[in-house]
Amino acid sequence: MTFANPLRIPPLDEGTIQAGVRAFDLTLQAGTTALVPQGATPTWGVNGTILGPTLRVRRGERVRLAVNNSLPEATTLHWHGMRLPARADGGPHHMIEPGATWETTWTVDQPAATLWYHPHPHGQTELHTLREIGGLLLVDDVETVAAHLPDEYGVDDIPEILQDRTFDDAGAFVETERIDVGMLGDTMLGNGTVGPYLEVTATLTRLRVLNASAARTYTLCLADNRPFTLIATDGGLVPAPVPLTRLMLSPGERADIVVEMSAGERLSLRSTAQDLGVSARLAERMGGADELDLLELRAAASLRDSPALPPVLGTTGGLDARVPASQRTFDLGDNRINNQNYGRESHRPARRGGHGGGVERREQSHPSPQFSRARRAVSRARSRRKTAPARARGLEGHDLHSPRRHAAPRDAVRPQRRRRGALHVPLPPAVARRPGHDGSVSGRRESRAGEPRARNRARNRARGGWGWGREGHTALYTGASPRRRVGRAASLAAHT
Ligand SMILES: [Cu+2]
Repeated sequence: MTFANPLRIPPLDEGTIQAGVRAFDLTLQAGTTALVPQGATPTWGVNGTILGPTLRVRRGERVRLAVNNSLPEATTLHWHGMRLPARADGGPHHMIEPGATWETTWTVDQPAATLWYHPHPHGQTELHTLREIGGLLLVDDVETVAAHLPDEYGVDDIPEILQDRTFDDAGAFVETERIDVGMLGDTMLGNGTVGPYLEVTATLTRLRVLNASAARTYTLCLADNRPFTLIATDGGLVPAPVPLTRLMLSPGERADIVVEMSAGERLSLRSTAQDLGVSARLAERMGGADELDLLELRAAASLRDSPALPPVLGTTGGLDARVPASQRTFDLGDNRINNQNYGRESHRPARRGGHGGGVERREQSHPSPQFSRARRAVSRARSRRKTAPARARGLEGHDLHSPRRHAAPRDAVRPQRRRRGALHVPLPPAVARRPGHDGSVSGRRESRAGEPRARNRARNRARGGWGWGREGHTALYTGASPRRRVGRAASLAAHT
């Protein structure tokens, strides 16, 4: 690809100090942005038409954010990676109606890190993020200040928000095409710039890379394979600089890397083909085979000499591994955790944790009481169904053995599961997938205990699919395959 456009640098917003509180005013608004030649792109932004300012706060201070929603739809603003009380979180329970302002406040108390704010409305996180609401939220602390890292924003400390998009013939974002794991675009954006380049003016440049894509995982590298240096991850500074030639970032992840350059040279940041830990066919569908140009770094004819990176970086940020509360092992791969499918009976208890917090409940060796209860309920429901007449299951008239079964009502999938005796129903070909989707990414399970099944079913149908996942991690599953439906059937059975 050609790098034809200067990398857009989101403005830095340090707020204003009001009575000892750092205060920010954010307005979510709709507009259009020139991104591609075929036409202006309708976009949403924060205090602008695309993305939002980079917010900067310091550890120890109190912050207040007023978020005004001037969009035509209700949404939320969530502080991804920030340690804060639930009432300040901006999750799906903090919907901001059009025209309303949501004000939230908390005291920043966590190590310096690169965080991400983005919308988090129930079932619409992906869509609203795709429309370009979001930005970086930087936390500084005494360590980062003392470390003499590249920290001049927009000069040698550069945000790099990675997003993939597909444009239609008029230049609008395509919002409906999706794979199992979410939207996968064919065009890269860096900070809302197509084909971006950056004028580099110092020997060391820090890139704060955020994977703000819904489904795509990147494996960063430099075009000539030279090493770069990892200095921080989601949780903040790493203990010491780590030289790398490859770095994988899944959706929601951040990494601060430092690139060294000589005067006059050009170097591109790329994403290489990668091992996503799934079958080759699935990996290809998930973009694992894609080679992508992300950003061209253009060094000036003469560069300012940057101080060398310190040998020791973070000392306060890490977890203390000497006194673990308990030790657990998670083997993640091929849509499974510890070789168990997730999104099955283990799923309902898992909802309690929010944001992926339920994983530990899927641990095999010590299932929680909730886990065991759910599992017992499912097996009870299974044995009941074995004796239930086909009519009661709504199956009369459907030949379960014919290829038409994908077109049969969802309930028809249940006997198929029983016949196979397992939940391992192969994924159908892509054409069997339902086109269109409401754009859900956060993947909360929709069925709720105690609600009538019909209502659950109606809600899920309206939602256009069935999915789950852990936002901010690799798994953002939102497909509507028979396998998912089986999981759903099992879950609903637990409620009867
Ligand atoms: Cu998030």
